[in-house]
Amino acid sequence: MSPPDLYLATRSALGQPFEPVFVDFMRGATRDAAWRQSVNEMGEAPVLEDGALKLCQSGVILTYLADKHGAYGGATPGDKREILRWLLFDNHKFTSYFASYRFAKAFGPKAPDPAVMAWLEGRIDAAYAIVERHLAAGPFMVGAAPTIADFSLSGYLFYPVQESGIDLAHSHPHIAAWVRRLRGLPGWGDPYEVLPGERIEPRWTSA
Ligand SMILES: N[C@@H](CCC(=O)N[C@@H](CS)C(=O)NCC(=O)O)C(=O)O
Repeated sequence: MSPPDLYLATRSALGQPFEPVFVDFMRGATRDAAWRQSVNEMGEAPVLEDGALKLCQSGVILTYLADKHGAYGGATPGDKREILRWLLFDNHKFTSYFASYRFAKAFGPKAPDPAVMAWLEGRIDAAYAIVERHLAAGPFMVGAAPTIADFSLSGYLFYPVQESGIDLAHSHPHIAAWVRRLRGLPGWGDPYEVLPGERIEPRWTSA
């Protein structure tokens, strides 16, 4: 194992080495026709390449890795069903609205439109209240141990408050405690420690 691989293996919940590949999303790499043809017809990151296999959609990637390595996938068929239920909720309502909000608030090409932001805030509030209530009853989303449902839902919660303006410690204490719990897992790495590419300062701060 080369030193960079070794470094990355220590920042992997599975203890597996991996090679991150930078996709210049901000300069439109995912909109390029050749990229879509050769990497992902859906025009999105992330993409996992494992040998000849190429997968997109984070929920599919997480499920594949959990099955392959026998970890974080839930212990019973009932757990697996619950995990799928939360992955679908996450992709539709939790991370999706928040990711759009954070992008528009901090990194969009134009200053955020207050009406659009207000609408997104309503959607975020509704989805976050559901997860906040769920986490009041237990330490993780499904059962007593961390699963890919936690990893999926929490993915965008490790970015700094300056990018979204949402301070979970004040607004959602159970979600904030869960984020701290996940950060304490062996092999944990925050996105800005693990993802390649240079960090971009928020562009819009007043809206
Ligand atoms: N449901 C997808 C969402 C992926 C997604 O929206 N990725 C963003 C970057 S974080 C993207 O590539 N967006 C490109 C675009 O919207 O044009 C997943 O979970 O993988």
